[in-house]
Amino acid sequence: KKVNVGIVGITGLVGQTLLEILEQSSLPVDTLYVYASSRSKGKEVAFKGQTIIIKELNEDSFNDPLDIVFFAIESDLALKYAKIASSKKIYVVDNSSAHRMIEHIPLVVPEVNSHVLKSSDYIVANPNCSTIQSVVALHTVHQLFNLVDVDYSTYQAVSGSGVNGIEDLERTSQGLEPNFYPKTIYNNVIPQIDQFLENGYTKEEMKMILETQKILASKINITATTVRVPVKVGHSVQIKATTKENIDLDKLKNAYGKIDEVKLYPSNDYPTPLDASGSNLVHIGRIRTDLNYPNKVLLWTVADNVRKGAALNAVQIGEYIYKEFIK
Ligand code: 2RA
Repeated sequence: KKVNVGIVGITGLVGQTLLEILEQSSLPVDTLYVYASSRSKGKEVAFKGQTIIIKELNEDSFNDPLDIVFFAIESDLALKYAKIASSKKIYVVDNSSAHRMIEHIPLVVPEVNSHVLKSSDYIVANPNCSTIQSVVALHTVHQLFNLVDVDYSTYQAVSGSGVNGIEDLERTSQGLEPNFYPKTIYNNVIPQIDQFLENGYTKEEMKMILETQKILASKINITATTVRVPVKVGHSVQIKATTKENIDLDKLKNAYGKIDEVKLYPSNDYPTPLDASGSNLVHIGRIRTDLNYPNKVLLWTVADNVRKGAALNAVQIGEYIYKEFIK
């Protein structure tokens, strides 16, 4: 059975990557509808050799005969339009943070927790990019050795902020003032992603903490420091995970070796953002047991934050929905 698919927010970085990934996806797309603000109405995009006209996003958009729609728009619009689309029994996969922490809305990384999805879940939340790659790595540690607590340190690419971030890296590399980040990102690192909260953490850090707990369905103690680095594409996350049982490195490496979505690097090698950029995989290396604690493992993970961190994971959720509830 073919499906009609929609991309809302087609002109942004994630929207454009959704288009590219849908070209490669197993989803049997009959008709693709693409939506954006009135500014882009009437412009054309290419999909599977066809030219598709961008439609203006409005209340009537979801009268189109859609089966699955991918949202790549900001949270307030996502809340408004997901209500309309889901009321018409269109499956919505939302990349924004709007729905992630709503109790009854599933927050999914397919290879980790697709089992939580039900056919009546017409809104599914796509997790934050740095969370996605981290839970893929942590899921296996949890299964084998029972996670107790996690400490994240991230090194996040500027494309995590979309074109705003990419432009700021560009302009500050020419000695101009930043337009988007609070400080110059070129030749620098910024230990602040999104706003600060009362507890001294940033919104990005709380997203990683709360989303990891929801996806692993466990009240693991988690802390995080998220840092912006002058890299265009590719988030790196250093993970320190403490477990109930002692770590068996061979067992862990063998388990990672069996996961298609993971690329495991040998001990004397390690992934960098340049290895992960353009890749669909979660790259893992530098796996070692902590010197002082046999029940603590250190992992270095890298992934393309626009692909696996956003568009690819969303399409993988769409593929699961199709296979389980539509086919
Ligand atoms: C960032 N994870 O990197 C956030 C949103 N994509 O800016």
